[in-house]
Amino acid sequence: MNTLAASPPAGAVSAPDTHRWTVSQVEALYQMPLMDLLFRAQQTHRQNFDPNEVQRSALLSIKTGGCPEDCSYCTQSARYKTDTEREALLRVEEVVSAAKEAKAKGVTRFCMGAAWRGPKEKQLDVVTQMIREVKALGMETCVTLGMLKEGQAQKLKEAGLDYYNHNLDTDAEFYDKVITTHTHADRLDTIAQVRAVGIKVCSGGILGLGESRRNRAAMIAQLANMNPPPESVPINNLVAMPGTPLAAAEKIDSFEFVRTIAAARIAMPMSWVRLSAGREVMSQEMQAMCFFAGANSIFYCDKLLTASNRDTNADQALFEKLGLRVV
Ligand code: SAM
Ligand code: DTB
Ligand code: SF4
Repeated sequence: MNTLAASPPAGAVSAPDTHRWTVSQVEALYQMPLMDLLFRAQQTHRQNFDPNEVQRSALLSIKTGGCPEDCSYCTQSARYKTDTEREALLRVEEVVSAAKEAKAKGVTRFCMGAAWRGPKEKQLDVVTQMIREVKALGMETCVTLGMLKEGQAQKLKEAGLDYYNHNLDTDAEFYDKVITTHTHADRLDTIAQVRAVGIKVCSGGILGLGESRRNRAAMIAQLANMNPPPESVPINNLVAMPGTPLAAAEKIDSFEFVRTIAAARIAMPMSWVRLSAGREVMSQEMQAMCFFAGANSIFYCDKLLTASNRDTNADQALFEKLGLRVV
């Protein structure tokens, strides 16, 4: 089991963590009495972060729908009959104007998502222009474009990209129950390419796909065993999208979700853990429990990629009630 050894403060560059988590060790965290688990997660959190600070990112879909992949949860897959229409890649000006709006709301990181298996060279040229212009506003940038080919990560790095989001989404053993058009190994390959050029990694997963607790623990262990773990770890609660194979998936129990946040915090003490999609249907109390369990980042925008997000005024009111500050 991991120890509660003192760690450097948030933002400090740590020596690579050589501790490896076994799936059973992460599963053992899940099996702790909830109060013990929350206490341990909060202790870990306090050793590395200010517990009253939450980072906020805004999200924009720069290319919506028509994706050739078959991810069972995704409304943007062209394989399912959903409410999401295929749209063209946005123009650079449209993206910059959305980024300016986000900046005016106090958001410091702007994430751009595209419904691609991976970008073509011409598309990547447009995205690099978007990154340059958003950076010029003084914001951090993140993109999620699917699988990268040789040389593409370098182009993103040269454009000044800060983070690349590429989720493991679920356990390797469960992966082909959810997605068949690419593999878990493909995901790891893109993450390695991003890391190799010095772009920070944002990688996490989705809960509520029908996975077991062991699958969840395995995904957390795999993320934690990256060396170093992803700088940012989004934990999404499935937004059941009409028309997708997972439209009627059984909802994950709230406490199981909180336990996953706590396990992520303990296994990845230095990472920003994002309470990501699915927050719209969470009560204020549930969100507060997630923050206590170590979540310290959210998407602060009225829309995710296609699904609605929690209203930003409601978020502000919640932050005030909880005494949370933004970073
Ligand atoms: N196409 C790229 C890819 O799959 O990497 C980037 C965009 S994709 C929509 C980004 C992430 O959104 C997915 O990896 C998944 O974690 C998340 N996502 C998509 N649909 C979701 C849903 N219905 N509920 C929760 N998360 C979802
Ligand atoms: C992540 O982990 N979650 C975001 C972001 N990274 C790209 C996406 C959530 C998508 C929710 C469903 C939708 O909007 O279609
Ligand atoms: Fe395409 Fe990404 Fe949706 Fe999968 S999750 S269908 S790759 S947009």
